[in-house]
Amino acid sequence: MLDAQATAAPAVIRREDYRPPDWLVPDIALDFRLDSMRTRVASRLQVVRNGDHDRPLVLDGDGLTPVALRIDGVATDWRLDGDALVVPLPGGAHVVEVEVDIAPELNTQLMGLYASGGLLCTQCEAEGFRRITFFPDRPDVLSRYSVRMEADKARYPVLLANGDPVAAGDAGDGRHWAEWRDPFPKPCYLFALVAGDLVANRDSFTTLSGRKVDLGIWVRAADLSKTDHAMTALKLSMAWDEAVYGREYDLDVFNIVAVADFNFGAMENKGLNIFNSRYILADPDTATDADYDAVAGVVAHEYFHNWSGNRVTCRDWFQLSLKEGFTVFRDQQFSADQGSAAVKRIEDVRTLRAAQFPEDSGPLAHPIRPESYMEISNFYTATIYNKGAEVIRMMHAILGPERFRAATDLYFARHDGEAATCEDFVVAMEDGGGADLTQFRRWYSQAGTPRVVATLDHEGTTARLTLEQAVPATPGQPDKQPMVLPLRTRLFCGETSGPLCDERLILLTEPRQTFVFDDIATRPVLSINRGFSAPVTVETGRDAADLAFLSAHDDDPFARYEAMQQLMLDTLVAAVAEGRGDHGAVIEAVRNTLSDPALDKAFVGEAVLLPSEAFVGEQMLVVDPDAIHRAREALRTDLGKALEGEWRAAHAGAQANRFEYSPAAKGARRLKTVALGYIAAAGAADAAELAHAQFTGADNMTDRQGALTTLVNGDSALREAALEAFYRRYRDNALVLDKWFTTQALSTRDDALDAVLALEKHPDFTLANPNRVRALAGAFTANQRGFHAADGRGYGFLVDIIVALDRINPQTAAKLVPPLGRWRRFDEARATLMRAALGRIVETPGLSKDVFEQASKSLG
Ligand code: 0A1
Ligand code: ZN
Repeated sequence: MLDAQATAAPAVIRREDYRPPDWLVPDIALDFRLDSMRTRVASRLQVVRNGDHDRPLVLDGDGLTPVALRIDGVATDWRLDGDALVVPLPGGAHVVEVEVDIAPELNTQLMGLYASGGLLCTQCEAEGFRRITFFPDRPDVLSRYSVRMEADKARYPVLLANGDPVAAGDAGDGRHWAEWRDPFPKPCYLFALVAGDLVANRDSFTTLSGRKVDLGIWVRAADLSKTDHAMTALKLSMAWDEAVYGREYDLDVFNIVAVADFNFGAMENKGLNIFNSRYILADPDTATDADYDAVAGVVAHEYFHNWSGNRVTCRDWFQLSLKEGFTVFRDQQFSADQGSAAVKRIEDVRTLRAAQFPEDSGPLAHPIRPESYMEISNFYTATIYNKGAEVIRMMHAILGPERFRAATDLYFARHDGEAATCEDFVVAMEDGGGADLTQFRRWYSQAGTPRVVATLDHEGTTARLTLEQAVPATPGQPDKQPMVLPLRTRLFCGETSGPLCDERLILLTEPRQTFVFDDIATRPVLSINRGFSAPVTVETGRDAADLAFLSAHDDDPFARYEAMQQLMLDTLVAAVAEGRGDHGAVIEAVRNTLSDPALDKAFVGEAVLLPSEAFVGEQMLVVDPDAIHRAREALRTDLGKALEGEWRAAHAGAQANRFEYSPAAKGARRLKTVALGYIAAAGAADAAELAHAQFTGADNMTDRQGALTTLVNGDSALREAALEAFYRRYRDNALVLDKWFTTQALSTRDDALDAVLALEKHPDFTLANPNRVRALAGAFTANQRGFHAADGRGYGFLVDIIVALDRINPQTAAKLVPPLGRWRRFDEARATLMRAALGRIVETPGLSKDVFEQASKSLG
């Protein structure tokens, strides 16, 4: 069976096979007669032979059949080769016209032109345009687009496309039309249109050079009141990109549309960003502070793509991190500038560790510039995005902000209007920033998270720091070369709590190197990888006393957080190994942090949180989900009990606040719910009442959901009442209902798996909406103990969902596969069950290449 599948396995696309396009398409005119069941798409392509060859024009298609084909105005027979339209052409330049019919309503993959909640919208990245019309669907074919849309006026009163609107009118018969033109040549993955009954939150922004840009955020009328935060974020982003990168917006209009059904977060189509509504809509009653932050971060991300992605795009999909890594770095910088930079860095590193580190150590590990793929949609990964951002951050650290800015200026100037490569970016960093990045380039080619072992010796007045690095083997890459690791480092005096030297940026380039610190008179304590300056793991062998010391005195907030995390991790790992842990050092360190008046509450809220069960599992050779859960709950209980007074004070201190969206208010809310969780962990008799009071009295979703989580994790009689009340209040709000599903999927109770199996049958659960699938199935895979239940029912649940979803939406189905690929990290019995689950997926007849690639690679 496996062999039969293997011979039918989808083709592998390789980076080394890149060839420039045979034909260019400088101009394209598209004419859409829109209808949800049958849309006629007429395209007119000006094509130009690229180079001296006699190859035909090959136009990609996916499930399309031409209705008509004309070459230079003459109707012509057509030939399909697989899905592609092959057009032999005699000369150097021709006009090719193709007509096709497509059915947006039947498009459940949500790629190409599809229907979502009564509106029609597009998603073309990476290869969705070929589901709309025949075209050379590759990012290095750049065209000027003009788009005409005609549609029923009542159903689709608003017609939007890329660029600027040029004309509109009545078409008779209850229909109307609009024309848009985008003067900037772009690859087809940036094409977009939207037709629907939408209203706009309108505003404007005046650019650096004094041009007025009309801004619109388009949503269903009922959602209009939830768009102000996104609009504020958009204007802040536009100003920030001018101030920090010198990048100005370039069209007269910038539109954003929110849609309910979307495979990813959002899409940076030129001048017409299309968003998953969860990253646009926010008001205090329905969105948490984390949602507000995510809205601002994604709005910024998509806006920043206008330069890093659109004006300078990617030559081919192997270069995806060129736009994604750089743009994530830019949105991280932006968010850090809006509030607490320290907390933002902690959150970003937490995301990296939760999503990217496991990827880098598993069967799907790939470098930020992969060498091959079967299905490009599978490569929108935490490695490309988040590790990609860390690689840019390291160049920023090595060059320093001024030289980095000079280098990005050079990059944008040199490649504006081009489809560039990661290599082009690094060369611009070298030329504009004045650095030799020869060895640094290994970050683009080597997968795996480097491991650093640090040993600090002290003798007389000299401290010697010896650093050894190794990059673990990953699939296809057994032997690794040493990397360039920028490690911000400082030494502290354990006795006086002062620093012993200035911070140094150490560049570790060899497998083993010793760095000398002079004039160190007392025993030093090592603070290394401050600010998480390199995306690596560092083993320092620091004992509990030194970690506790740093958690209280390090002047780098990230290092302070990190010391506490390490102390907690060491404690939990020892407890898992020995069955019972010594919690004293963690309790004292948390007490110190809670009582430090100089710390802001948001930071405290993060610092006192225990590492997740999954992250504890990452530290172990063989993950024992039950033992990890017991150890972590025991530490939570002890922390709760030992510091109950402190938790109560922290909780009560933030109780009376009225909702306000400010860094201070957010911090207070964060700490309040963290404290509530610890009060419940302590087993306090009134914990459920406290939680219920917070739940019913909340004037915002952060407090309400925080309280619901505490109740859901417990077993008080108020639990069901709260779940029921939450459901009744929000049953018509899909985004909030997603939270209701997720809160239960993440429950720490013994019955989480049973609850999830019941929720799968809930009338509000549907495979048709990707957010809902992620809210239940995606979230549940993060519930280590529930998902990895010893009897394998968690795996069975996931496989059923993947197989069923694959028939309608392969992209979203494929994203659910990777948790099963961690089988090597589990005991024999679980590993066998996980492999069997993957086997069941791979053997499913008619599997998409998206899911086949993920599942077959995960079997390893
Ligand atoms: N470029 C987008 C991500 C994205 C990729 C693929 C999609 O297809 C369904 C959608 C969005 C970003 O980085 O935001
Ligand atoms: Zn992006």
